[in-house]
Amino acid sequence: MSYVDEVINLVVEKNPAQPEFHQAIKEVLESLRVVIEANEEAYRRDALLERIVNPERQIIFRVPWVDDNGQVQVNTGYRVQFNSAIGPYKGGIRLHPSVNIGIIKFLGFEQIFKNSLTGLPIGGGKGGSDFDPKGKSDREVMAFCQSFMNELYRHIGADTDVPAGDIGTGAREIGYMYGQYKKIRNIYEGVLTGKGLSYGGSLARTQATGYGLLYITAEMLKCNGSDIAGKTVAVSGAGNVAIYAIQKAQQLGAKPVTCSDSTGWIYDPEGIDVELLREVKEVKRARLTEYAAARPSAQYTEKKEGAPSVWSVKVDIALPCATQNELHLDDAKALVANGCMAVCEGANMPTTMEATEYLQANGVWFVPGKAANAGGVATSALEMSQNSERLSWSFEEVDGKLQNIMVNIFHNLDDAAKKYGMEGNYVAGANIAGFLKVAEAMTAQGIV
Ligand code: NDP
Ligand code: 2IT
Repeated sequence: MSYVDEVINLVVEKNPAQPEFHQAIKEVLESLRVVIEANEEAYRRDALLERIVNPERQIIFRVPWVDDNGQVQVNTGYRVQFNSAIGPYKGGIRLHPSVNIGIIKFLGFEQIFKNSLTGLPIGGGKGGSDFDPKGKSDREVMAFCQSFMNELYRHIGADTDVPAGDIGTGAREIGYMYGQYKKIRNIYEGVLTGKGLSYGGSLARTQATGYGLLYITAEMLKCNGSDIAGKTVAVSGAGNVAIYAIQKAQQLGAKPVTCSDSTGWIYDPEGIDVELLREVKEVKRARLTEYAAARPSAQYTEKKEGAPSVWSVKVDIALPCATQNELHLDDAKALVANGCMAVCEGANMPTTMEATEYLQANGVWFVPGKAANAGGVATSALEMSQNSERLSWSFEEVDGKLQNIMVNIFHNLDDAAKKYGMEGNYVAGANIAGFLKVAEAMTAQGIV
């Protein structure tokens, strides 16, 4: 059996009931076959793959907090410190009822290669909890965040592990977590990113993931002889990534016509009104039915079994920006039938493996999340740099660096795909380019 297959089997056997983690491992290792086979003897001797699929450290802890009725609630907290070969662990904190150790491990594993692709010195990690911020009062969210940090603080630090936002964790949650870290440690340091501008946050971090997604999409189209301007775009999600993807798409002359949340989706043929969307989602924390109610051109479809999905709309470009496994084979078929030319992932692993293969087989340019959404973590690393030098850069400076990083990422993965005989396969290109740097650093640092 090949080394890759042995390690995939080992992961499935040793990590039962973690389907998302298995999926992420398979997607990465399958596309590394050619690189692994070329170095098989050394990698086997050093158990490089067995080490890279095993987190360096996994922390699971109890998070008790008191709700507004005086009732104690108990959630589970996670931090997976996956790989520190090229820098301190770096990655977001997801707060969503679906969170479990398998999901945090899939996200942490992806983060290793994504962070490597940014070209910046950051290792891979991820954390979260099954706490649901939706419908909670600000005081309840604060109580949860403080309790979460009461344990997490001992495992993190500006040079050790630097968490940030993800689903359910935005500026409010980062603020409460930062305050509690500072209270306990009595250190004012850049231990979290995505902070508010008044206490060490970076300009453009809020926009960075969505903007970065559009910068790499535009570069990819340009290099394939096309142009983002004038294209119709389907976006899923209505959170941090989706909102700023929609905003930048409009700035680049494209027309985003959809967005979605956990209960339904909007088709707005006149183009999404991004200020209205921000008001509904960022300020009111309401459902998209409120967007539909305020906008005569918008059609709302409730999410339910058998109903058409956001991917049924005829568009040139699809940008899934909500969550994992939200674009299935049927959706991929609908996109292809409607002439969609590109799918670029704003979310982490939003496209199932079958859907990815179908899109690629049908000539759709496909840029995977670990490249396409890397602008968020890259700008987090820029926030770390600013914190270290105790300076703040202008919006234009950060945004300019972000654009350069995204353009470089595209060329790195494009070149890697070409070098290994898989031209146009950006999944393979991203995995190979991300892996080689980490593998080299791990090899140089010995068996640790
Ligand atoms: P937010 O919490 O801001 O928004 C998430 C959006 O997706 C919301 O509209 C939410 O709906 C919807 N959503 C979440 N979970 C589900 C689900 N299970 N089913 C259907 N819809 C869902 O998160 P972000 O925008 O920050 O994150 C979106 C994706 O992008 C995630 O995959 C994340 O890991 C990834 N990502 C985020 C980065 C960042 O910087 N924030 C960086 C790189 C990747 P509702 O409004 O109803 O809650
Ligand atoms: O998935 C991701 O890259 C993020 N949620 C952002 C992580 C970060 O450290 O900014």
